[in-house]
Amino acid sequence: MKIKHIFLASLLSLGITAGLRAETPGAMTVAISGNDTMKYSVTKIEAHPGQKITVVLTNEGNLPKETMGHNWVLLNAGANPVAYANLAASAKADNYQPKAFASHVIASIPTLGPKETGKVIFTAPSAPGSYPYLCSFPAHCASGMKGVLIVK
Ligand SMILES: [Cu+2]
Repeated sequence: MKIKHIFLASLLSLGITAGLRAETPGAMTVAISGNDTMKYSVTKIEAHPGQKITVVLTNEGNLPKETMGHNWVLLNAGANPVAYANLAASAKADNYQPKAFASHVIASIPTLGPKETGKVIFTAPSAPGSYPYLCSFPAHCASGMKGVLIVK
């Protein structure tokens, strides 16, 4: 009997959640980790236009920040992540976030050392599309440390 009640309560709360989502998309938290293999644990995020998104990045690696730091940079839909990464490689003084490309950055998390966590809260773009993100630490994007935010 008790189990049945819990089941019904779950169904009810699911219904309520779905109802709310139809009017205003709920906030979403995405936890991403990176490690010494230069890969993100999440390479695709799907969101609604205007949805509030919190990205939490954790560097789970062991190597020093100077040689294996990780960050998270979300770019405009039209921006080229490879071009960004190339410029970033010589922008160490700017935390690998080249100023010349600043207008293409929607949101970012600074470079993290081992076992550090950083987060950013932002609003998904209102225009549907594919927004690339990358780790701009030298050579990491080319090694596959990148992903895409799909707004639809
Ligand atoms: Cu990285």
